Amino acid sequence: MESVPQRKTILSGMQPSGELTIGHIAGALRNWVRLQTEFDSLFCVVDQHAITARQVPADLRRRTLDLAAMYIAAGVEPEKSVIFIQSTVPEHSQLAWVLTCLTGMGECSRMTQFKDKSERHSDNINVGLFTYPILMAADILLYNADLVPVGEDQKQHLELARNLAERFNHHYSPTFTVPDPFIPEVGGRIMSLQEPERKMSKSDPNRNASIFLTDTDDQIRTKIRRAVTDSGSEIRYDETGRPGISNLMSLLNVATGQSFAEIESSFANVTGYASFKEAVGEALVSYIAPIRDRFLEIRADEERLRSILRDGAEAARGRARKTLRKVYKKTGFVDLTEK
Ligand code: ATP
Ligand code: LTN
Repeated sequence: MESVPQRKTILSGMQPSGELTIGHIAGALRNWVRLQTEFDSLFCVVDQHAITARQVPADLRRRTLDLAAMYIAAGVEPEKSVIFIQSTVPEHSQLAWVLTCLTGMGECSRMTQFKDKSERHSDNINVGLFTYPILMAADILLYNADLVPVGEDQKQHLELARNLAERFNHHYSPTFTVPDPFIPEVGGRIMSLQEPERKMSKSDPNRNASIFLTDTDDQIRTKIRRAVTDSGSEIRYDETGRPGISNLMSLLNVATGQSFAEIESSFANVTGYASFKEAVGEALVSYIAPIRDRFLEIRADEERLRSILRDGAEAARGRARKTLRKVYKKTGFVDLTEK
């Protein structure tokens, strides 16, 4: 897709590090789908970020294609958005090196995600995990993205991208757009079904804690039936006092679009959680089944998927190359194509 100059640009990405959950729809994908009609949009599968954790090569390859297929199944349209794989556009790592040389050690060591991940994976604290946010800044700055739709947890990384853009612009001359985060309104955070104080996560070892977008109808119903709820029997939203039931209300909101007030009033006369859980389970089945079926259909035609990703890489590269050429020139690298 050619960029349309009047429209603002958005860029976002996810790591192919596991199967997607309903949390990814709530916190990210449903926004991408909504935003793609209004913005010049690029969505990337960040496979280079994923190798900051150890990966089995064949699994990484499969999950990368799965994730791209899931973007499309969730409603990202290749006709409206550029969908591509990070490693197929080499300019990402090329720009990342230039930005690495503009980043202080302290800036990276302050990142809470680095601190968390290096504590959790103390057997593999690699330099890539440390410089991860610089590669993310390159993803964003290469396309001069105005807005970056991400979850709250990514705000600090985005702050680094802003600082690096300003630093480069100041040190050389105006080159990069300074990006703003675009964080979804409350209700976008889905919690674990087993420990509702924790975020639902694709890497949770307890499979019953997450609803995966590839779960069967029966798996969805069973997981919701077994979801941890709070003492009491009223259907009322109270994130801190009643995290379990509030989370089920968030799930119903994602599946049906009903507000919390609407949900509360339609279940005002219901006592006990069983029938509410049935309703949430059925709503999720109706919401997820078409996404799952589309995913399977897209995945069954790998040639078409590869062709979409090839087109995406070509469109992204055309734009990335222009930015990198400017950056290299300003940095002082010799351009041998010039006479
Ligand atoms: P991991 O468990 O492997 O660390 P994750 O499941 O937390 O990963 P990410 O890949 O870090 O997910 O997230 C991709 C995007 O989806 C981010 O923008 C993140 O904010 C959003 N997201 C992930 N899980 C949820 C959730 N449970 N609720 C809302 N948004 C989520
Ligand atoms: N760090 C993000 C994934 C990510 C990203 C990006 C998001 C990598 N590059 C560029 C937005 C824009 C994560 O872990 N969710």
